[in-house]
Amino acid sequence: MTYFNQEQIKYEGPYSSNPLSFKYFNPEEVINGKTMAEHLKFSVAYWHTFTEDLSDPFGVGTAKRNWDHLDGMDRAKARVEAIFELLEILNVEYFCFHDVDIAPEGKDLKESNENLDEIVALIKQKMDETGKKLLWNTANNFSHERFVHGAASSSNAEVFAYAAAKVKKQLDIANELNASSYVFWGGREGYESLLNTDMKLELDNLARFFKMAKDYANEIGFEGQFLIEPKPKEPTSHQYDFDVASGHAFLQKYGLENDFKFNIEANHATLAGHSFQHELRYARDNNMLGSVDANQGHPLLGWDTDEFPTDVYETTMAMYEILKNDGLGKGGLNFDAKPRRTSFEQEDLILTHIAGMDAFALGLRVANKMIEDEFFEALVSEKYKTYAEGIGKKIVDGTTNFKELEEYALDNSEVENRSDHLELVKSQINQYILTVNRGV
Ligand code: XUL
Ligand code: CO
Repeated sequence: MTYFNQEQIKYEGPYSSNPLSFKYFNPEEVINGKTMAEHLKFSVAYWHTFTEDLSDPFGVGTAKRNWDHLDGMDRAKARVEAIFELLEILNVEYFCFHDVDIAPEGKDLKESNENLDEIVALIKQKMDETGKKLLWNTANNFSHERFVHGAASSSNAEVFAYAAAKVKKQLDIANELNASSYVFWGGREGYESLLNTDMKLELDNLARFFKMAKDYANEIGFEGQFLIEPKPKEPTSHQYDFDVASGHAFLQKYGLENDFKFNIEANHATLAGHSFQHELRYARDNNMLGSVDANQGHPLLGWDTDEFPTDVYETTMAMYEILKNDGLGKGGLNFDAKPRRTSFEQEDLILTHIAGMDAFALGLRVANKMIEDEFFEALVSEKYKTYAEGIGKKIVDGTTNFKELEEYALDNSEVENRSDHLELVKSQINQYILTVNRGV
């Protein structure tokens, strides 16, 4: 049975008026030695695309899907067929899932695992047939009521054990399906009030959980990259994996920094009061940039709206960081994004992905041109040139001290600063965005 009645989407260039075409994503086109498909390892998120009904706190789900008439394991099997069709239509190589996205939970853990085994066998068969790959999987340790107080940071040790069992199962599946990475998003690992929270114990337990997960991965020979996905709030008012900087400090404190990198989500970055680029840069500078959840928030809303990325300014800055990082290694660009409630037709699942893929493809083209021109590099080396020689070089080389710096300052108390022409810099990016694809 066909779930989407659609041929593969083709590149038709920026002047095409066909909504079912790529305007900027041309998979075979080579940009700086790599094809666009190699630069942009896109991934479809099982949860938003196949299980999301588009309900919100004020209204029921509006999504119309060709598998709605099914339920239980029949629906789970239909969704497997449907995702592999969609990957083919979009020419996307990767997908991601939580355990509960692919198979319904059973009456107990044993039955849940049996359901998973049946669906994983089907997924494996489809992967073998099509060559599609699993970017990452993860355990949903937040939706079920047992996780009301969190999972690894729960106040209840029985829940810690249950969460561990679910992650163990997902690591087995990751190994079986040869996942590139394994993700830990904090779910409900956080708190509402410190008045009744032992934050130290919860954080220590979280670290113990990660350590045991890594030990198990090593034991079974799973070589995928472990990723932490920071988010500052929602569902709890304070999530422990707040942002990359606090996540990095946590990993360093517990000696886990060599076992993990970060999966950075654009909408989580903005919830933390950072830009997407800030989070990518912080991770890149610390060799911790692992993968990306490609979406965007709404500038007027203060929660995780998980919109498909369409803002080219943001995708340009993101691709700049990713290119400077020499790509994402085992990572990719996972569309942790869903259509708006008003985009409820099945065709919107295709249109939204085209929008996101084109936004990143255009971002890649612009960022690559800026790097070729050494646009930022020239600005930055001019801005920091006082550190390239004289006393500045001594500071950077660690060959000076406060006494010498005082002598220097006494002789040079008339410091001279220069404007960095910030507005000029920002407007030049507009020029890049507007001209890069027009051959001007
Ligand atoms: C939640 C979120 C998750 C993770 C995977 O905000 O981003 O979907 O990506 O658990
Ligand atoms: Co995410």
